[in-house]
Amino acid sequence: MNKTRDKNSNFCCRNFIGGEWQGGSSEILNVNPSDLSDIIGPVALADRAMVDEAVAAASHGAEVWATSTPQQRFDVLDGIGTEILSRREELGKLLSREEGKTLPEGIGEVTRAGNIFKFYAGEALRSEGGRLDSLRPGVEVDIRREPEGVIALITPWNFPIAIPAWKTAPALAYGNAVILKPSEIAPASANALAEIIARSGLPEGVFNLLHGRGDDVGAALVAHSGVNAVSFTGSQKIGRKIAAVCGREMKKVQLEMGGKNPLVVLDDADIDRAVSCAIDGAFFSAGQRCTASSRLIVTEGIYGKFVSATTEAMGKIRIGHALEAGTQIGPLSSQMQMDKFNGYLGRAREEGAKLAFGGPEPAISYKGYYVTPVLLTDTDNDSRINREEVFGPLASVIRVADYETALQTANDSLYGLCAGICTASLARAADFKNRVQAGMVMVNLPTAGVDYHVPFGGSKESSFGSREQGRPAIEFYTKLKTAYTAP
Ligand code: UN1
Repeated sequence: MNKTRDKNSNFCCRNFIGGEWQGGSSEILNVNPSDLSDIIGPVALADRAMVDEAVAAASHGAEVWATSTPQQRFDVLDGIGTEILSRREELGKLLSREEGKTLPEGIGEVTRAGNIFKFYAGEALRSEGGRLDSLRPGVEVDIRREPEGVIALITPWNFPIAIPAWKTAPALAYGNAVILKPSEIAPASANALAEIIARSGLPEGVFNLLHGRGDDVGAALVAHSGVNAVSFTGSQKIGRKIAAVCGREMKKVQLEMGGKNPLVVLDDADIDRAVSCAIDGAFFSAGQRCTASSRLIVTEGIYGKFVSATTEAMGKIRIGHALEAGTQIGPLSSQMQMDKFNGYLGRAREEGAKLAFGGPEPAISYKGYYVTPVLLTDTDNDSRINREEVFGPLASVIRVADYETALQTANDSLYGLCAGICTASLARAADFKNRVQAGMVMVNLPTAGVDYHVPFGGSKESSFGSREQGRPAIEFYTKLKTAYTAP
């Protein structure tokens, strides 16, 4: 271990390579976005030499872990899940403190992470292949799954423990070694997860953690010849770059990127239900979810009622410090997100959007990245505000004549992550589920907020590669081998 890198032990986040905790060659501060005077701690950033060290450690770890038994994998993952769940309040508080989502949302996310480890503990026991008779008499064919090897996991700040969990757990369950690089904006939750994993009984090198920026440590990992596969959640712009490198290097890649998710509200919808789906989907977690509803596509007969009921409900939303009881929406995660939000809002208004709700900064006694949720009307589905992901509490209401136009408008997007519909008609719901271009569809439910045991992902430019979560995660984390045996 490099001692000079390790001199500062007050870091909130350090690197974990080959079973040892290490400092870094530079540092940044992890700051609470609800209260900028609250410093969570310095983060030790890895350098390129540490990327090489981590890949070497993981290559060794991958060899060892590939031979582990399903029982060993179950025990490790189940133990990690148990510790996460037993510490959900404490870890939820840390998560909300560094990311800015409310405490109930933070605890909910930690619970999801714990459950994901429990789910994949079971999947480790159920990983199965197949057996067929050959076309040649007496010959048997079996089809097995093998781990991919060393997997780089690059994760965003908006689900700082759940996304690391839903990539790490299946990677380990199917016998791979992992190098996790969480976002440097909210790295303490992943660091806490790494501490739990470090005590779980995994052999050295099977799990490694590197802190750093995407364009530095992330890029070095993606390009590294010792990394066999890359799973990334983040922006479309970065996803495209990663896909290009992985294509060139012929590495397996899985990308979860943005959304511009439509929520269709039809004339026959239950108005209270539609408004609560819109409020939850568009504004909770401060709209910082790739599954957020940012286009509310509403048919004429209910349009006026929907806009007035939604703005009335928005007036009652409590914005505040993420850790204060009663807060429903916390701050944005960073100055960068705040600038992006204000930039999109300003441009939309210049282009003629009307502000049905929002505008002034909320009066909060802490200095943090607070904004008021925004509802826009009179925008066109072609305008920039309805094409690009804002990643903040901002939604447009798009007025349409009828269901067919609503469906066409919903589909008129380069993205296709999640789509929702509020209607009392089973026939319309069935038609929407068939014809909407999205990887996930919600009927009378918010577009955001998914279960952990079923596949997650989108169509069109929202996702690339095989699905995450649920049983189909096995496709990305394993490769097939077909073996023929003659008597
Ligand atoms: C959810 O809506 O419950 O980055 C999950 C994101 C998504 C996760 C959304 N990958 O926002």
